[in-house]
Amino acid sequence: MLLFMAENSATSAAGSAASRAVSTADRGGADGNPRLGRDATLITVAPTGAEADKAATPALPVTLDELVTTAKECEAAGAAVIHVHIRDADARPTLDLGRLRATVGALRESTGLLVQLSTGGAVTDSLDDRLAVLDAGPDACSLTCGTVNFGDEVFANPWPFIRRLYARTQELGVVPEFELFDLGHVATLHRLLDDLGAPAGGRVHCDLVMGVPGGMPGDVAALVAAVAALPAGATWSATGIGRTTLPVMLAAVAAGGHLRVGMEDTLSFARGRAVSGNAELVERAAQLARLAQRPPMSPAGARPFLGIPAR
Ligand code: KMH
Ligand code: ZN
Repeated sequence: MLLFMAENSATSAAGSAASRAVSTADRGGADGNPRLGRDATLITVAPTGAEADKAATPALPVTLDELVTTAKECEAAGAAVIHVHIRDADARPTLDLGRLRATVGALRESTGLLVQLSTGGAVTDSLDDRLAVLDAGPDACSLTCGTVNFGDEVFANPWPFIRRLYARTQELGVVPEFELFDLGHVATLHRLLDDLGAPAGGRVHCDLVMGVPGGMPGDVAALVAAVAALPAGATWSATGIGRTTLPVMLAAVAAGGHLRVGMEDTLSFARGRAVSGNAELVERAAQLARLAQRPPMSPAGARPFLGIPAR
């Protein structure tokens, strides 16, 4: 994700009569706790991303040790899921499979967090390398439902790739989180579910990624429109990039959604004050969740909520 501030207007209408394939109409129902997800807030931390520069932001976790340390702090602060991008020895984004496998293993050994690998990677990554991420054996993965202008770049997600990636998650039993940068992506999510059926685990959980220049704006009106267009029974988180972080977080909590926070999405804690680390972003989200009487969901609670089996 990038840290721009500019915003665009939302585009196409979305949401057909699709998604009949979604198995569980009411989230949390299948695990015997129908209120799960209404009484608790899923907090995902996205600690690194592919865009921020370690030299300019020393607090960015880029080594495996730094990532594991951040992960432990964020779990203690209330995160249940970690959305992972990794870096190479020079702190550049990489999709090296050996490093990804080692990262999944280390996070599992040191934390209870559910490990969601990014299949978005960096805008320069090939589609084949992004598909191969699933072979690292994560609990979950991100799956972006369409191409989007990404500042001066393009984050490419052509329909045949989306379909292939989704089919592979079903084959491998990796639970996808549908990343939606625009209303058109919601339409593609409906098409995907209609075409290939329910995801591994049977739950449809989405993340609205708002405020990317080229995608939907990070404001209340766009959030309400996107949520209204989601498949029936889908659950959702939201994240606002850069200065949209706070409005999107407040709107998401007010609308009964879940939260993603982290240095992938913002490097600024407040006006003129840089983020000191991922944990303080998670702590702020957890405080808000408690204030809203929907305290942070534990990793153990997040498993049935997302349809991820126990390890
Ligand atoms: N780094 C962006 C180009 C994802 O992780 O799935 C894509 C991204 C989305 O961050
Ligand atoms: Zn990402």
